[in-house]
Amino acid sequence: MQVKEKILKEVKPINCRHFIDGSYVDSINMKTFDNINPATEEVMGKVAEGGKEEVDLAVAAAKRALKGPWKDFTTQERSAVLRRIGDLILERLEELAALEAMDTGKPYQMALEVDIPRAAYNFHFFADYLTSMGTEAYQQDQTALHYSIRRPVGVVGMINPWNLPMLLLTWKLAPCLAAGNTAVMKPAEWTPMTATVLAEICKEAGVPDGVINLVHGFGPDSAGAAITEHPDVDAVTFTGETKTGTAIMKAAASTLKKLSYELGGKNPNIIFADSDLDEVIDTTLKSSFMNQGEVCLCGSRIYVQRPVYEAFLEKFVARTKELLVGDPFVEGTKVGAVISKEHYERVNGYIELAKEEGGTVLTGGDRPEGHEKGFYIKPTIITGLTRDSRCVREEIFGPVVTVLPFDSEEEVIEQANDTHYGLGTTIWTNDLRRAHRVAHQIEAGIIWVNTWYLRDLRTPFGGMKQSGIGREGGMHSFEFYSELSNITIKL
Ligand code: NAD
Ligand code: 6OD
Repeated sequence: MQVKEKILKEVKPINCRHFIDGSYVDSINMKTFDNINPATEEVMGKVAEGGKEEVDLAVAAAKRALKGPWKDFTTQERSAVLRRIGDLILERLEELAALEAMDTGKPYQMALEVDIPRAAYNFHFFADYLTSMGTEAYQQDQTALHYSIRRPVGVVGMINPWNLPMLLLTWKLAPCLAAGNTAVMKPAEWTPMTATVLAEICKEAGVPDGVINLVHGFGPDSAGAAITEHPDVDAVTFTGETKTGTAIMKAAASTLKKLSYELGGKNPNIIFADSDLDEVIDTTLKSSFMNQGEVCLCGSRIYVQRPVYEAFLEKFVARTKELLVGDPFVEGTKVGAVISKEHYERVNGYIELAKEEGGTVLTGGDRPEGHEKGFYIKPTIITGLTRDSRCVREEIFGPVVTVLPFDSEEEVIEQANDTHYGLGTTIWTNDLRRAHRVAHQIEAGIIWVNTWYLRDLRTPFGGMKQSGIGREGGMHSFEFYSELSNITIKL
């Protein structure tokens, strides 16, 4: 096994401090918590533990910065700063990928090829997009001219999850800055490192002090809650669990904040008998187990039409067994460690529950050999469950999928929609009419046909039902991060 030793020699985990008003600072009471490496279970470093006092300082800095030099940046100047941030991320690609892999337990190669390049692209994309934004104008006969102007919302609170830390934080920060806002960001407590480096990158790229602020800490009764409750935070963008979304909505209600939500999912992956099985399996391996199944869009409910059910299972199980599970820094690792001990126990709890519910574990369900330490779970395929089973209904957010057979199009549409989630769906078929027909009836914000996680950042991204509120991407992000005022001139 070839270990990526060079990168491990060059990049060491960092201690993480808050970044407020252009400087790294400790917590006022010097409180910290441990940062654990999920692949080794060792403490890698210390993280400043912020709370209300640090959030107050960060929000005050962000509020002041709205009136500082940032407000006078021209569109071209803001665009140039965003472009520079993207460039600097790419200059530090290997370092950031290594830190992301250490924090999350994901394969280094994935961070190198997906997470960090996409974080850079988020800035490059919005640097360009910004320069093409317009507003509306209407001439009302000879009576009046109406036109709208676009302004920043103000101070934006950003609460982030741990699964794609830098990809998702920058997916919020880039359009937020493009629209001229200031930000107070809270990374997930499990994954503080790349956000800490990003603060320095933003400063180096020319973002004025106070425009971006970072407070580390926990959610409830901690930094997260302090952001969502703060009267001077004008908008909150949140990505995380649906039940956390409920808590944030309650906290944000007292000052009626603008909210954007990207929440959980239990996404169907629907495979019709007329599809190309080899292509289906290549992609389904990714949509099931990429990032240890810790992607909100993973297709964890697989429905296979009965004529190809057995053939699909045979090939899918065989290919799953070939996936290399283990050390994120070993060449060829496809599945790393899940994020934490708590999550490891939670995912294993679902596998046990599946057995109690009458399910059969066709592969996985245990640890990879030779790994005494680390939160590793082998990719797990479960059959024999009914649609009412908790493992079929609840988001597991780990390397675990259930596979159920179906007979008709109507039946699978009904089952796919029988959930309070509505994030993503994949449909596999070579029948063009069926593809459109089924897609139109699926209750999800993101529907892929014969592919998965193929992204174009101009498209609306988000969930229906309890999977989200609002959409991100292109003009949809701009709608959230800006306020429109209409001006009417009587002619
Ligand atoms: P989580 O909801 O537990 O935590 C997300 C963030 O919210 C963390 O920073 C946490 O500290 C903070 N938080 C928790 N409670 C809070 C509170 N009461 N007030 C303020 N902040 C609070 O989610 P997670 O476990 O980090 O992420 C996994 C979940 O995120 C899954 O459900 C997954 O589907 C979802 N997710 C969705 C998307 C999407 O685009 N729809 C993307 C990634 C992850
Ligand atoms: O690709 C994206 O823009 C995005 N928001 C992905 C979210 C993945 C969830 O885990």
